[in-house]
Amino acid sequence: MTEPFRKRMAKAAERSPVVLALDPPVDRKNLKQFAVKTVEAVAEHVCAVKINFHLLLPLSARETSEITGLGHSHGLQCIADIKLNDIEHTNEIALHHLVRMGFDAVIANPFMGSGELDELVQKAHEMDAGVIALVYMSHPGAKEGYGLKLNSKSLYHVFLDRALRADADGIVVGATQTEIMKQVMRKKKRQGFSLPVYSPGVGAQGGDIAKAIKSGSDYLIVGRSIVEADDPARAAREIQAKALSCR
Ligand code: BMP
Repeated sequence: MTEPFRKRMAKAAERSPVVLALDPPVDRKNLKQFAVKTVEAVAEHVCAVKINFHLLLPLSARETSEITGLGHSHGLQCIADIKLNDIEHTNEIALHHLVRMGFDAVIANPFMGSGELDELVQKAHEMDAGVIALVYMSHPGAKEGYGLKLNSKSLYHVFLDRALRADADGIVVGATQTEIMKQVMRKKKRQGFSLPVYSPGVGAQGGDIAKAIKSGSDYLIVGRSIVEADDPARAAREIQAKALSCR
């Protein structure tokens, strides 16, 4: 029987907690070649590859499957980042297509509603896939959404509760949001649950590796600092070393 996504990630992360955001710049040509070269160059320094619209839109399903297959051949988990947020039926169809393309997990937005998130997680688990739920994004405008208050409770607390109730496999909290991460860490300790925290935002968005990890981040999602470096392998190795030294 296949191990659950959460366990597969934990195993892959023994060597590195870095998730590669495989995001080419907009003017990049030969996207498949870019993806293959980048994955091969950095594979030993990361635990997973996250693929966003940067590749999902221009590449064919077959090309995307080849990239997820390449990731798997290097022991990497593959995460589809489309921040899924639709009606239950549409979510399920998107999930089917993504799993068929070799993805191990999808990122979803709990804004869709708790019932819909519950269903999505259940369907994903039936397919040996995982769901990572947004709780608080990394960009400055995140406070205008995730930080909104509803009857004195902030939306991100509602999203965290939905992720927990749905048995999601992880949550996204931006590496730039260390205060929020600390709140999540305290809540985890108080209530005794474990829910891995995925943090984008180190490097290009100004987040700091050590601060993110100390504040409770389990996985660092890194794109431009690796992908656009002169030497992606070296950049990934340095980020991996720094992250491992902070554990
Ligand atoms: P970079 O390291 O280049 O800033 O890339 C971050 C990646 O993580 C991008 O793919 C972005 O879409 C994604 N992301 C993010 O930056 N903040 C979030 O809160 C959630 C994300 O998925």
